[in-house]
Amino acid sequence: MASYRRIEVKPIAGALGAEIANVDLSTLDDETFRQIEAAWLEHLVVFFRNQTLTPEQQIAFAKRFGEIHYHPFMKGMDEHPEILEIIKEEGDTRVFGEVWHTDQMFNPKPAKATILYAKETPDAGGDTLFANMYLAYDALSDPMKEMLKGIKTSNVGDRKILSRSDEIGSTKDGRYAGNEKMAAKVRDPGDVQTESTHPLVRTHPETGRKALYISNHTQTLEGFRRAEARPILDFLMTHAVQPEFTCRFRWEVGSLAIWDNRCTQHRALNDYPGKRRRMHRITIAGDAPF
Ligand SMILES: O=C(O)CCC(=O)C(=O)O
Ligand SMILES: [Fe+2]
Repeated sequence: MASYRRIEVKPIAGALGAEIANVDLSTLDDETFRQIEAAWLEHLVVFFRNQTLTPEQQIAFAKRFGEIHYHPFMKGMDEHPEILEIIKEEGDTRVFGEVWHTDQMFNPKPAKATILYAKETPDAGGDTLFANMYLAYDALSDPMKEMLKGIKTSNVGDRKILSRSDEIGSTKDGRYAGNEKMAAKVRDPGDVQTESTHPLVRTHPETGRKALYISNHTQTLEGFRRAEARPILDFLMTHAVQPEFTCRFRWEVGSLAIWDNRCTQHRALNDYPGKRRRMHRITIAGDAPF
């Protein structure tokens, strides 16, 4: 494990995830940012607690990681289009992102990173799970790795979600059933591409490590018959999110997470009926996976 001079980095699980202490994200210098970025690449998702950030400060922190990615068909905040407000009201029965996924896999250039900042949290529940896709790849047998080499996947979202995964963002008609606030944010995607082909095993552009690139956005393996692809995808999805490859984060107001969509999956738990939760979310633009 690397050592960090300016920040305190404490892993929260064996597989991935670390809390970083001794940092005020509203006044970050370049050297501290470099250490945060290194810790993020090492731990895949990092968490900060008790942060007090204005939208401008969250945007400034996000921009250190790259260009802001604007969601193709969900509307950001009126004053800050960079920020998507993720709200679950007391009466909502659904939450945003409640099946295992990696963000915007339907896009030819999916988001590199997502920054989520907690504004209102339930007393209990509403945790987020993360899974390490480097470990998921590394743990496969050599013959399985050999078979998966070069395979391409077809990935759909959020308006085109099929039977397996109607909870990532929306129902088949593009509406967030049971979540009124989120439903109001969905615009007609028009010509936006909502289906993309990606490698099943991708190489992380910064670490050079191989990761399994699969999620509930993934529908088929190119060139395979459906009856062949289905059991392979089912196996890989179950394999990839086994508890040993995961961590779980308990939110408080002021907690902030940043995860790497190139080597993780995540899932929001829908276990706080009758309670409200509100988050400020920014995504960072990514490159085409290879
Ligand atoms: O609200 C959460 O815990 C995560 C939601 C999600 O999937 C996302 O922000 O990308
Ligand atoms: Fe997500």
